[in-house]
Amino acid sequence: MTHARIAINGYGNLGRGVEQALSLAPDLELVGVFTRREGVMTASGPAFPAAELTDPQLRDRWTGKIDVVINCGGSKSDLDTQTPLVASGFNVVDSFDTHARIPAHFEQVDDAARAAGTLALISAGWDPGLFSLQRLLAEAVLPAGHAETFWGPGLSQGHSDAVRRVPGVKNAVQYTVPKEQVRAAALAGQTEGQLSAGDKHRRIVYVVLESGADPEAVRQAIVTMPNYFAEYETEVHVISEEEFAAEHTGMAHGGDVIRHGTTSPGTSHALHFNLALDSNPEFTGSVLVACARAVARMHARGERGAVTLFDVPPALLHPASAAQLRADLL
Ligand code: API
Repeated sequence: MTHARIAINGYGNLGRGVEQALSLAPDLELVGVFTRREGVMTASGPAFPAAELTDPQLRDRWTGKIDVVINCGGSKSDLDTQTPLVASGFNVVDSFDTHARIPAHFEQVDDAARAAGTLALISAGWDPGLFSLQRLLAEAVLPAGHAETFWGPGLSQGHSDAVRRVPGVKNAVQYTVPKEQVRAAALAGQTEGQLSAGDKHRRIVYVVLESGADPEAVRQAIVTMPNYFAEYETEVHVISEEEFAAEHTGMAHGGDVIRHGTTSPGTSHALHFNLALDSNPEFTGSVLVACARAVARMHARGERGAVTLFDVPPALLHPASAAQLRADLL
């Protein structure tokens, strides 16, 4: 079994999800939780300052003591700076999920990781992540066909985080709602794979405002935000802190990757991968933990630079040996 020492960078919902997932990994040890906030206590003791992972003056203390850092910040404004900085000192996994910006993020992280001799796995989680793998596998085996991805109904961590960064917003959640008629048509093989994400989903946002904030200005800032809301029908509801606490603490999510393809005239096949998640952060955290295991092993084999789940041999995600996996799961 691997023995790898893992650090968690960021202690919000996702960081706690990773902490929970690590408790189920027999071969991975949590070295410490790092955060930008002061005075944070975790299940395993006090958190360390996040600067100790990114500042070359401070991180010597951890050199040789951490095998992989799991970055648990948001894609809107944390990960594009944090992941290259962490990659210049440590192997790292992140869940960067702004699909349109993944190629640029990959290049930046790749440069930093190659210069430092580290390995960085970016854009892991379930989408991008497990769903990306399903899209790839389905297209590889059914090249003559078309695919659709649906998210929800459920809470998107990335969109919720993006709304919380809008000036005047105190707290926020965002629910992604698939258009059920479109989903039913896709399941029946009646769509052509040409639909945009906005054709398939609506977005519903609940915000608690800072006192004095202008609700219309906040609404405009949300609905026009590129990559997150501009491409969708978006509803914004302003609610009280009490209603927020009473109604919006659940973090369920899920979705579907559907592909239909033909192999000869009149012979068609359907592939459907579905996720139903009670907790988006605990599940995303579980994917990140399996990826951290693979990164520790791939770095030990000499791999350097940036990679995604497409580049990971699946057996390296699992704690058992290759021989055991052939016996049990093949
Ligand atoms: C998140 C995402 C989950 C993917 C679904 C998301 C959505 O929770 O941040 O619109 O709900 N990685 N794209």
